[in-house]
Formats: sequence, C-alpha cells, structure tokens
Amino acid sequence: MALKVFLVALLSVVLVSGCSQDGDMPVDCSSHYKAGQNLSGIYSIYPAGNAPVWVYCQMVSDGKDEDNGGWTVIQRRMDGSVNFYQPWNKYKRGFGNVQSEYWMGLENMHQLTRNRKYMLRVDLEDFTGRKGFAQYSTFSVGPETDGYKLQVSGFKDGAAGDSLTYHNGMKFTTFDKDQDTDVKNCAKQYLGAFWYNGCYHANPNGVYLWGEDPTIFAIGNVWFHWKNNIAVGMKSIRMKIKRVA
Ligand SMILES: [Ca+2]
Repeated sequence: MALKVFLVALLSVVLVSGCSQDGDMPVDCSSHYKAGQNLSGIYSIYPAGNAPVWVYCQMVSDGKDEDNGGWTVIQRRMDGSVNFYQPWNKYKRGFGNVQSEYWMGLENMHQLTRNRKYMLRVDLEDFTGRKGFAQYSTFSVGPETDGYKLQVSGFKDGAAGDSLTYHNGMKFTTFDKDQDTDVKNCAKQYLGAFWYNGCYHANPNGVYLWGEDPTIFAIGNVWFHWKNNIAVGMKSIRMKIKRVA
C-alpha cells in the first residue's frame, strides 16, 4: 500500500514537471513571441524546464517577412567587448553579456533542440556596412556524452555563402578539449572554439579582428565564404534559432 502511494506521488511529480516544461514556462523566444511579446530585448527562457536562462530575443523583422519574430539568439558578436577564448566549461554553461556579446551555452542549446525542431539563421555584417545571412532549415546540438555534436542542413543563401555545412556532424572543440578531426587542436591554432572539422570554414568565436587583418593566419571571427578570405573579421555575427512546426 505504501509503495502504491509512493508511486502515485512520483507519477504526479513527473506529470507536473513535464507540464511546466512545455506549458507554463517559456521555453524559448518563440514562446514569448507567441504569447504576444513583440519587443526585441532580454528575456528569461527555460530550455530544460527548471532554471531560467537570460537571452536576447529578436522579435521584430529586419524587413524580410521570413525574418519575423521569435528568434532566440544563441551567439552574438558586435563590439569585441567579450573574450571568446574560453575553456570547455564556459562553452558548456555559457558566458558573456546578454546585452552585448555572449554565448548561450552548449547544454542550453542541447536542451532546447533535443525534442523540438529549430531553424538557424546567421546574420553577418562587415566593417564596410555590407550585410548578409546564411539560413539553415534544421539545427540541433547533441548531448555532451557525444561531444555536443552539431547538426545543420538545408542551407539557403542570403548573400553570405555557406560556411557552416562543412561543420555538420562535428563535435565541439575548445582549447582544453580537442574533439576535432585535425591532428592538432583547432581552437588553439585559431584562437576560438567551435564545431571544428579539420579546421574551419566558419570561426565565429575567433578573435574580434576589427576588419581585415592577415597578420596571424586565420585567427579572426571569420565566415570564410563572405569574401572567400580567411583574414576578414566580421563587425557583427548573430547566430539565432527559431522553433518550426
Ligand atoms: Ca585535433
């Protein structure tokens, strides 16, 4: 009898927590947007249903219909104010300043994308004022036990070129955790952290270069296909995801 009561209690706890995960709590910026929030800014979301995570939500369109609101910004560079050369634990948990430059954290990305479908858009701008984007119809990050593997597909060009498909299926590498396919550590070689292959077409977490600078090979916050140039650091990079039905 006591066991039966215990099981019933346990079941109701599971049901309640399962409910709050997708019911009461805003999972991501899409939740806020669907609830009527249409101002871009900082919001708390609950990727795993329990602890809040503060993120920047892009709610307004930049003029193109398909860019309409509900985007959760998972990575942002804009002024070089945050050091992105960080160890594994920081990339796992997240770091930076949600008002300017930050990384949302691999575990949060995994929690968001493990049971829900997302698209990804990378917005780019260089120091000449040129803007573009690269869009991917699917985006997910696997579990830590599998190296937080990246899954992207369905590239659509917004004048930025495809510098991310090369990284599809790769595990995440930091200077203190080498999971790339290169003989050396790509994060150490190119002063970033990413889903490196052997090594990269995109290095969005590289050094904020303030433009084109070939002094030290390929260390910048680079999107190679922007100009087919590995020495051009971007003025702004924003990686953002949106839930799709
Ligand atoms: Ca390696």
